[in-house]
Amino acid sequence: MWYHDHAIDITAENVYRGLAGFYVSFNTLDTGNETDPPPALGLPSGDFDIGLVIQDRLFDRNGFLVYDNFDHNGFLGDKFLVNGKIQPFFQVHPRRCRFRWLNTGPSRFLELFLTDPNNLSAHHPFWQISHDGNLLPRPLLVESVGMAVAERSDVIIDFSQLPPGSSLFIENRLEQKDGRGPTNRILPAGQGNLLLRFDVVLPPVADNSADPATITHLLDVPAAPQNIVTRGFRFDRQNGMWAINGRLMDDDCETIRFRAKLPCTSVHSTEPRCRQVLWKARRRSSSRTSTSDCVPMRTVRQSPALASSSSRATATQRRYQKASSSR
Ligand SMILES: [Cu+2]
Repeated sequence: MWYHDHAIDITAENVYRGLAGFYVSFNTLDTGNETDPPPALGLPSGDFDIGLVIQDRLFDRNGFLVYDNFDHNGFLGDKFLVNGKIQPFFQVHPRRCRFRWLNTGPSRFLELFLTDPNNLSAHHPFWQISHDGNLLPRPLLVESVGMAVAERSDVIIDFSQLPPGSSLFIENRLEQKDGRGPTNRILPAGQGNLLLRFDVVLPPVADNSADPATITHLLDVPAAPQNIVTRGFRFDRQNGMWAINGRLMDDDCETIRFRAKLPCTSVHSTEPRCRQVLWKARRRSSSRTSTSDCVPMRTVRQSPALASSSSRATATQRRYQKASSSR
């Protein structure tokens, strides 16, 4: 997971200014130790399990960050940062590494490839093992990974396949001209945004991680649900802002838009009241003709404990707001 401040109206700005981090959790499959025996998956761990936060930012001529909270069209930065550094390099050992990629935007969509600057026509496939919600059913050998704003993806790159001393860039090759969304054109290798350079210059070290080619099974997709509830979400623009089902965000969070059937005490609950919900999201066609508006949607899993603590936080926040407005 990744965490960030969710204060109403300034969520994006707080992330833009750097308030975001990884919350890394492990379980019996993804144990955080590549030497663990099965059923542990043997994914690269420790120093070889690395989070990379990718974002673009705009600076003024004095080097200060530019952000307009009243521009609801989104905007693009002209500088690309990884973990807060502009287009850094990363020295690696010739072995497999796991990277947790996160796109914090604010408006940039990514299609990330590995590019050899000395041989632009070379293909450098890598393994994708997760996308946003969880591990994939099995590792996929891919040449690129797409990420909308706020999405994550975990990949494994095997640097032992590269000659010592060589370099490889993470390159975003998705064309995007404004904050409303990408054109969906994939640019030729070397003509996109070079985000980070890997230099294979460190000495060989042990690699006890499993070869993703031999991992046939990561995580099962849940069985198709029965007794399903369907809810529709229609995304549209109103007065230059996003509306869902014709309604704008309720700033006070006082109006309840959906009620879930509770109690649902556990994810394993067999209570008949605890039904699964199918969310159908659709986008009304845009009145703009130049670019399509993109609606990045992210699913967030919240445990019952987290849900109750966040509702407490909201109540506390409301009391605070009332107290400060009555002063
Ligand atoms: Cu969020």
